[in-house]
Amino acid sequence: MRKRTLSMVLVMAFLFTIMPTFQSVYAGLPDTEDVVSLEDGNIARAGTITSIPPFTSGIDPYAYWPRVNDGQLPTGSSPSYAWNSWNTGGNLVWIQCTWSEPYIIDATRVMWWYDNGGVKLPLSAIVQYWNGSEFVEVTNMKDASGNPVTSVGVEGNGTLGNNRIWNGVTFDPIVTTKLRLLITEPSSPVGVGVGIGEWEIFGLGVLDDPELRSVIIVGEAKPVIGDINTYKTFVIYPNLEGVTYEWSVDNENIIRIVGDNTGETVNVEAVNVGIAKITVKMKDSNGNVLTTGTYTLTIQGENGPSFDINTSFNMDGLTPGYTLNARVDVTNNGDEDYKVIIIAALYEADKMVNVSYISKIISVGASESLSCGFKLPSDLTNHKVKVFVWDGDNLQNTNMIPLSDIVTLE
Ligand SMILES: [Ca+2]
Repeated sequence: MRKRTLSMVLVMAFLFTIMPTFQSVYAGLPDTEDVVSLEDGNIARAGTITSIPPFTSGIDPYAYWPRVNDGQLPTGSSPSYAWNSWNTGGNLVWIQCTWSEPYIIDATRVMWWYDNGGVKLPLSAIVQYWNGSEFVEVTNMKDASGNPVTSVGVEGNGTLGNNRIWNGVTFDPIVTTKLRLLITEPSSPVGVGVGIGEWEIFGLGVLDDPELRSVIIVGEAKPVIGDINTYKTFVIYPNLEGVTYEWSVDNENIIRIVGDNTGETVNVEAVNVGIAKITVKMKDSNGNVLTTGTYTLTIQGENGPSFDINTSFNMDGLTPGYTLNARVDVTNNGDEDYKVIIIAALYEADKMVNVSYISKIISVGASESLSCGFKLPSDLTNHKVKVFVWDGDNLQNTNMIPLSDIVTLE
């Protein structure tokens, strides 16, 4: 495996305040024009790609997700070996790589695919990672020349999909199971998309190299009442002798530890619905806390979510030039509080041209009204509005689990 040494400054920034005596090695940007193999550190090849928007029409973009990390570069205007978001609407999309185990990552590069027709180079692309509870932006991002940047490069040199320019960035090392490109698409023409010929991500499996272990907790994030699940921590400082662990929970009315709380793994029983945290402290042989990790659990009721959902509009049919308001009345009949997101989307034919959303936590037994909408254009030929009700609290983080049927107004 290709390994490069990062400056100790970066290592120190990542490794908290106490430095062990080993010198860690990470991946960094490669210098080859070819697609880098998994063996040489391109861990995108080991991940699974997903994206949003999920709205599909004509060509199903889902079918193209595997092309983002298939190791193949497109050779012409055909989108073979490339993914694109053409005709999916909106101008903010993300594409995500997910792994089944944590990786330490410090660099990525993208070869955009575009034909200058329905697919163009993006306006910008931010790199985000999952920190265990939310997606956050990487820090200290630099381009391949070492200049500070806020976006991945958006360079290309082929208008018919023959692009061969890699846009690479490095950043402070992160340990994560999910990396995301948050892409701003050009705003016109309507339905214009962005495309990726290949996305490479450079890092090392935390499990592959004990020197790179970090404090990450893995296990079931949404256990059901009565279940006992095992959670495992992956920790740093493996060279230290006599390391010990101490697990705890913040609310024993919701979760409790079953058995030993001093191992690399711990068993946790879900006692009641609610949200609670597991914490693990890692200590050296003198009892000093070296690092602490937390993991948030959302305990599900045995009966699962149950809702009454009614959608209504402030107009009987789409009215040109007026502001449409979609109102969704939600009653939570389940046995747990739930985050609900309401999305109203305006479509011209099958292209999404406007979207509005709102979210709220609906308590057990509560009825709430959520409203969102937008001003309708003066020409509504072939337009319709669809309202989606999903599990989640924002458009970037929703897991897209529908809670009701889609309601359409034309
Ligand atoms: Ca590809």
